[in-house]
Parts: sequence; C-alpha cells; structure tokens
Amino acid sequence: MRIVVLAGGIGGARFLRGLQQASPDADITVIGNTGDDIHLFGLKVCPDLDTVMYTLGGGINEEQGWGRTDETFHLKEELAAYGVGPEWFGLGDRDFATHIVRTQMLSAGFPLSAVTEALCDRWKPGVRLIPMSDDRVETHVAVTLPDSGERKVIHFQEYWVRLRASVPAEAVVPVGAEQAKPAPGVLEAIAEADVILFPPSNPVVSVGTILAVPGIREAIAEAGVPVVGLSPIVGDAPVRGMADKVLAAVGVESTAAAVAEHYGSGLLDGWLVDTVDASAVERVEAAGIRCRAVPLMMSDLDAAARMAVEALTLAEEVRGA
Ligand code: FO1
Repeated sequence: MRIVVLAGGIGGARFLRGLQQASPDADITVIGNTGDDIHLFGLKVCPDLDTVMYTLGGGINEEQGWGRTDETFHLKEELAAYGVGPEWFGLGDRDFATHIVRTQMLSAGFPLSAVTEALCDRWKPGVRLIPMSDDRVETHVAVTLPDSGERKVIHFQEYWVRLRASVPAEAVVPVGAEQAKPAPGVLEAIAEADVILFPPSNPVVSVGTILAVPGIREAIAEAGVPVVGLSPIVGDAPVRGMADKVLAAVGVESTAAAVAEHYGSGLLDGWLVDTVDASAVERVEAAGIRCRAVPLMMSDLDAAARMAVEALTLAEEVRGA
C-alpha cells in the first residue's frame, strides 16, 4: 500500500513512527513542511525535515521531540562568547553537523530534495522524505511586541521559540509560497498514493504551509483516493505546541471540528477526533466528512500505532462508501 503523509514537526513524526509499526509493509512517502526553515550562522536549518529524519532514524531527543539525543552545546556557547546571536535557538553540536552538510550541498547546487535524500542515506528513516518544495518558503508572523507595543513581522521560529507564542499571531504568512513549486516527486507520490493522511501536525504552519504550495492542494483533492486526517486539537486545546495561537490568526476556533471544517470536505474524506470530542462527530459529518472518535493521545508507540490503524480503517470505510 502506498501512503502519502503531509508532516510537520513533532506530532507528525511521532504519528509516522506509529504508522510504520501499524503498516510495516507500506511504502510511505512523507511530504515535509519547510516553512519553519531558518538561516542561522550562515547555515540552513530545516526543523520539520530534521524532526522526521531524526525521529524515524533513531537520533531524536525524545523528550523534546526536536534536536539530537546525547547533545552538547559547545559551539552555541562559543558563538555566544563572541556575541554572535541568536541565543534563543538551541542548536546542538551534533545538530550543527546536519546543517553544515546541508548548507555545503545547497551551496554546491544540489536542490533541497537531493540534500534531504543524501542526509536520509545516513539516517535510514524507512520512509521517503521529500520537502514540499525546493524553493525557499519561510513562515513569518505579524505580532505586536509586548514591551514596545511595536507592530512587527518576525520569523516563525522567533515567534515560536523566543516569544513562546506568548502574544497573539495577528497574521501568519508563508513567505514565498505563491512562487514555490512542489519538489520533484511530490505530485507523483500524491497521484500514485492509495491513501493520503494528515497527521496531528499544526494545521496552519505545518499542513497548511504544505497546502499553500500551488498544485499540492489541488493534486490531493483530485487524487481520487481517501484523504484522512487526525485532529491535533483534543478537548479544545492543542495536544502539544501552540496551534491554538496560529489557528486564531486564520480565524479558526481551537476545536477538533473547526479544524476539519478548515481543511474542508473538498480535501478531507475522513477525520479522527479524540474520544473527549465525541460530541464533535455529528458536526464534522454534517460538513460532509466522515468522522470517528478514537483515542488520539500518542502517549507511546503503541498508542500512535493504534491511531494509525484507526486512520487506515476509516480510509477503507471511505473507499468503500
Ligand atoms: N524549539 C524550542 O522550543 N526551542 C529551541 O531552542 C529549539 C531549537 C531547535 C533547533 C533545531 C530544530 O530542528 C528544532 C528546534 N526547535 C526548538 C523546535 C522547532 O522550533 C519546532 O520543531 C518546529 O519548528 C515547529 O514544529
């Protein structure tokens, strides 16, 4: 079975680990979000691609869900000693190697998709990881800074990591998305998929950014195969991260049903909500999307695998409908 998954960071990566356990023989292609990418110290950092690669490759810092395990921060300390910022983004020594190799290959003219393939040759994630685009897309957020009251547009990572999303996101803009083209293999993977999954990733800055690349949303809508998503919102709050802050920016209430409606029945055929949101099932089905309430807390690998089974089961129900 050929499965395509649109993945962001931590939630998407953890779901993928469950999907691999649930469907070991499946041919899984991951279309990774690159809107979180940031250029630091002359290096290109791809947080969501690295989180998938490290999580499935066995190198992730499990508690954080990002960065490497057994990490040290000598490079970061030395840079700070030189007064070279920013200090708010925790790049570890092992992680730096990934960004140096990536930046070297990009400078030599390799597209990000080829670079990602080369990095995955080492990590062997067991999925094909393709960036949504080889073109530069960076999510920026309009905020009113708390101390000065100044209105500013800042990089997503500054909003997410330095400000901890502590102020409202007044606008979320995937800069460059309109001019971006799907990376080689993205549209082909969607066209050849037997099922397409939206994991519990951030619907605005992760899955939303992937869908903002012209051609990807259309390809999924026209793929003619079941498209099933899992709600990242449980009990009116994000399971992790601060999805509610960016959902507000696009006028979507932080509920499992609202996120399904936001994706729309033109895109989604099925939607899984957590058992605590069972009352949302009726509203989602009224929107033309089949809905089931199942446990959605990825407390461990087996829980993630059970969620993956539920998603694939719903996909078959939709296919048979
Ligand atoms: N998230 C944090 O909350 N604090 C950090 O210092 C931090 C550093 C970091 C370094 C590399 C990397 O790949 C990810 C990192 N993240 C950090 C997570 C990152 O902000 C998020 O994983 C995504 O951008 C959102 O999905």
